[in-house]
Amino acid sequence: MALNSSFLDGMVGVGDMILLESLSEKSVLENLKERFKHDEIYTYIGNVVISVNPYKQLSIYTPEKVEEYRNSNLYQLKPHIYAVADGAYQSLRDRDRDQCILITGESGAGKTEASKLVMSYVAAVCGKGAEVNQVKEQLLQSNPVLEAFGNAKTIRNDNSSRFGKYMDIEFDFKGDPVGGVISNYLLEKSRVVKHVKAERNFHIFYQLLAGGGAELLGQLKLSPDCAKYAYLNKDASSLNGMNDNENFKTVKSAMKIIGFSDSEVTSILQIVAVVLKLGNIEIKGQFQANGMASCYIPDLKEIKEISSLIGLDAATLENAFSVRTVEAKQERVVTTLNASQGAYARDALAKNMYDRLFSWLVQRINESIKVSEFQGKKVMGVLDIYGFEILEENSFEQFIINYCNEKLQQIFIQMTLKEEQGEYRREGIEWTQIEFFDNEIICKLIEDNTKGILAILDEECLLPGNVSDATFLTKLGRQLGNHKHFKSKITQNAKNITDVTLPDNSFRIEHYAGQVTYNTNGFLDKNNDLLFRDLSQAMFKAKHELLKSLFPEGDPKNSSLKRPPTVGFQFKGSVSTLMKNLYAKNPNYIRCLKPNGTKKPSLFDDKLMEIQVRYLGLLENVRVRRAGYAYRQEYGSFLNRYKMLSKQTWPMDGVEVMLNDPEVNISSEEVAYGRTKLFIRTPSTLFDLEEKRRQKMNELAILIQKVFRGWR
Ligand code: AOV
Ligand code: MG
Repeated sequence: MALNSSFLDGMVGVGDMILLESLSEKSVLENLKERFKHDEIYTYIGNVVISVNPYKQLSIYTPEKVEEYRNSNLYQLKPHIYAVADGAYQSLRDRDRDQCILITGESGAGKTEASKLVMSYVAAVCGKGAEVNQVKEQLLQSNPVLEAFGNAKTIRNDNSSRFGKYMDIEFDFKGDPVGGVISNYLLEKSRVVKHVKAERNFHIFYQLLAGGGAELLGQLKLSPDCAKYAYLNKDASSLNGMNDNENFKTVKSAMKIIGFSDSEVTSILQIVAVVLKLGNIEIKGQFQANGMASCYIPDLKEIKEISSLIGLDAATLENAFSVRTVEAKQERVVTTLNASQGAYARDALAKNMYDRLFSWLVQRINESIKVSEFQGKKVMGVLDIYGFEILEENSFEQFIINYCNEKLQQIFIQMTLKEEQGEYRREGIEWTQIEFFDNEIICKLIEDNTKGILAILDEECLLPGNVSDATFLTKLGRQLGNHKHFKSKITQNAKNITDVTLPDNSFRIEHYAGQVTYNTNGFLDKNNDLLFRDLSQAMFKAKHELLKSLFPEGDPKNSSLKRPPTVGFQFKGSVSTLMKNLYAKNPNYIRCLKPNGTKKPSLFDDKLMEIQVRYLGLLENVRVRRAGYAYRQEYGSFLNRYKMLSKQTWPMDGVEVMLNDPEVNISSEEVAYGRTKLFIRTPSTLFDLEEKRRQKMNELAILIQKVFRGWR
């Protein structure tokens, strides 16, 4: 195979798995290992880049490196994420194609870092000038802000994304960035009130306490000591390795650059403080004279401080934690809450307040980076979601996160494997079928409109009367017991009890990336996500403008009794919109792998890597690429671009005539003629053509200059 020599010089292993001599899972793994040992963390499979997290700083992201990769061809230099970013940007700028960058991999594999590398690369190579630079800065600075509010330290990753993010960067016809739009997907808000030992709450809480300084903390009525807050982890070691103080400065400066006003920043931090303080409200139970259980707040200090921060009468707030008003038609029934219901109300308010603040932040950033309609032309979308998770206890959040990963895997399969094979068939090009695991069956198990887990969950949530997580589980078992990828103890037919190790309150899904057992406790509640009306009405009474705006349903004028759509339903809808959006773009893949489970540099855990190589379907991916053609283009556009290479084709002739021209000199084995498109086997052939085209353009430019000079 003719490849540019610089691609092979000094190469450790092979830079593109397509070049592996003998292809097997073992050879793929060994190649990755050999390269990883030499800090070569990037490896291609055709135009897909595999990235293995080095867990240490490498000197491969310098401005000099950016220059090297700028306008290069994918195969001219060592594999690098910059080459993929450059390819996508070139295709957007020169071929007018909208791009998407799809980054996948499990938690801690390096997706968020990869997305930032792509963004910073594109920012470095595209247009200059004061206005463009401001746009770039605003786009880049959205990262530290959203990470502070949406990322947290978990067992798997010190900076784990706890929300999904999709960012469209918009460019004008010259290829200069003009703005963007960010979409956020379901924040793991339960973390606000609860997280396991050694994990942390969202970064911003610690950053504020560590970096706020006496004056600001005084205004917010906060203490700098994390241990004073019930919602923050008491485990001091969880703070290790985090530079919260410095990061707080970065976040504040980023907010300023994006365009947040001082008063907006204050409002935001006030809400952060209120959430923290809510956690410290102690709620106790008591019995009333009539024997009814109720609750009370023994110490009103926090209540008073919160009230003064948000401009609300303390009694209104206190009351909202102790009663619940249910309005049904003409009736208004007030019931007292017992201690656990009171605590539930408090936590629900904290979670919702934080979650809504986060969505508001995204919208506020969008306002700053918004593009006027006529300006935007081409789009590069960067998708960075939370990675696949298998924890000891998996709940609704993991179910949603893993569903999202399942969809991304599907889009990968659809767009590379299935679509590739389908295209060869459609185009009538000879092709041997390659077997691969299609995870569509798992996606359907979750999202099918009537029989999917989400649909069954919704049905249970919307049923009046005696429903619970247990009735939901029973229903799942009855309806899905026979599904190949589903297991629970309760099934329609007793013979189906296949796995007695499964705990009673759980079901198991055989995901593309492994088995996950989900505990159904809290599924109904989290899917319903209902906030007692007393709480939203109280918040709406606050004088704090931002806070008030986060609870529009608390407006008495808005007192419609219609229930909001469930969390699962909304998520499914937004994922489906996202998928449509991605399908419409030219995909670029970055597949991140995690070399070990302990965040250590230079440690390559064979077993862990093998599992990832398998479930990501890397082997099938190489097989498809090897059997296939790296590049394809419709005849018309192909001819348009290259016809200048051959005199024979002037003004317009066939692609075949052109490629057979001895001056163009392309071997017949290198190309296949489909029904509508031309296929080129190896990338280097395309680069040859590009190089020749560049030379021709230069000659032409020199000629034109000469002619002009002649005129003068
Ligand atoms: P993730 O986004 O895939 O996990 P991150 O991108 O946050 O993972 O990476 C985790 C950590 O690995 C980072 O904080 C870095 O310390 C390190 N790391 C990743 N990529 C690189 C790189 N190219 N060079 C140096 N260090 C790197 V999650 O959001 O948890 O799914 O949900
Ligand atoms: Mg991440």
